[in-house]
Amino acid sequence: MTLANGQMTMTTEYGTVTGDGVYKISDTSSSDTFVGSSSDESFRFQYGGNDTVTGGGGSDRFRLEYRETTWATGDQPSLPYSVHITDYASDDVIRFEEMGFESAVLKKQIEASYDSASDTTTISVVTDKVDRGQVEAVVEGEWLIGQVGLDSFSDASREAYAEVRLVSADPNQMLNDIVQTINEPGRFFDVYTHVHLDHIPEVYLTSGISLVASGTSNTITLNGTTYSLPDFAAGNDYTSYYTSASNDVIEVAGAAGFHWSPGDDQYTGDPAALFALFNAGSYGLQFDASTSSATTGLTIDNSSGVLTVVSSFGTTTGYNFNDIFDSPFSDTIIGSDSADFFKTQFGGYDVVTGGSGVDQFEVRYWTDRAGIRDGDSHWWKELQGIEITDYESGEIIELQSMDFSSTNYANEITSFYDQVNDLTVIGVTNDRGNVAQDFVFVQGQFELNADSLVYVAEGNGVTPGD
Ligand SMILES: [Ca+2]
Ligand SMILES: [Ca+2]
Ligand SMILES: [Ca+2]
Repeated sequence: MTLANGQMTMTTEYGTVTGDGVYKISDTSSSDTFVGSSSDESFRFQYGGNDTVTGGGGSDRFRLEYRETTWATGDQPSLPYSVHITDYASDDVIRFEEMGFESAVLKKQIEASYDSASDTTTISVVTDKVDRGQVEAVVEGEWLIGQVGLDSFSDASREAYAEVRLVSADPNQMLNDIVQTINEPGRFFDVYTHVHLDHIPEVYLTSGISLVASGTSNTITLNGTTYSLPDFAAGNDYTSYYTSASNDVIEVAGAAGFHWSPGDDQYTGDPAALFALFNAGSYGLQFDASTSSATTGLTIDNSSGVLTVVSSFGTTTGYNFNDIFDSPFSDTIIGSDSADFFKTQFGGYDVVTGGSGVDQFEVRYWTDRAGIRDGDSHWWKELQGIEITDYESGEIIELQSMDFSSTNYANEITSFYDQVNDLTVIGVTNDRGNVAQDFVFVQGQFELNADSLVYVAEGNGVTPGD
């Protein structure tokens, strides 16, 4: 079967079938050969056999499913399962489904072994349900397991699945691949960079990561050896660091965001840059994706001017931070004596104390919230809102990504004083965005100043005053 940008051609002894818009391909119980196109594609293997797949360009997903009902019983043969991927690349992912994974021992349940004679790496699964050698993906060249994660389908009858990303066994190639340039002209930032320290294999993390980045001179030290990271793209607006499960020590120049991770981490932002952002959304990765928003969140304390986050996973220390995004759970967030930005978007009910300075409080709902949560249920939970303990007149509250009407937005915002709890409550009702809830809870009695409401087209923000 071959694909060219969604054009499918399937040739069998019975004739040829063609179709448009085909990006998900499934196998048969025989040994199949698939050839993908330059688009992002999903190849699904669930009927056994020795299949060969060439993904082509794009970010491809190779899904291997162990499903007794379709694969190992009934009229389907029970075969060992081997999928040979001829052109695995670092932006592809291999997904193992219905294989009985357990989160506590997940990393031991997926093995990679390199065979120099054939110059291939075999990724195999060993669980109570799947014996060693029964299910394997074979990729050309020498690779290491970079990242393994367990995620859930919204269909509760399906088991959690494991997604595996491989990285080159050559450290310089691996480091080249973890730096990704994103070009999105017309957005708030046109060019930005993702640095995926979370893709670095465990064997390099024995003594943690030390990274110093100016954009044009970037070095990283792993196990005592210092390597160059590639330069960031010219015109890079900001850099987002996805940090590792070990201790990360990172110092940067320019605007940067740092994602929370386990370990004793130390992040130094650039005081001359537009922002240094601490993003706690990744805290959700430590918990079963189906965990409700009742799980306790983080206390993120920047009151001393040094950002401090203590959890059972370690202590994060941050310097020069002025921007904080919440975790998916209910957090306590305390700002500095200077101007801080706070955003609640991942979920829960966050209690925020801005401290001195003219602070800004943001709630970002995202009108496609259900779809976003479905695609990334670790990061995104139900959003209950933000409580501000020390609002001061003149500070800005932004209600973002709620699909407000550009002409009628004022009527889509409500406010009332809850005397029992001494809270001023701001809510939004908006049919277009499917929004109907209270989002902001300000301690004390304030009134919405209608003259201060501003509609901001980019990000759909409005600004209730006091
Ligand atoms: Ca870390
Ligand atoms: Ca939260
Ligand atoms: Ca402040």
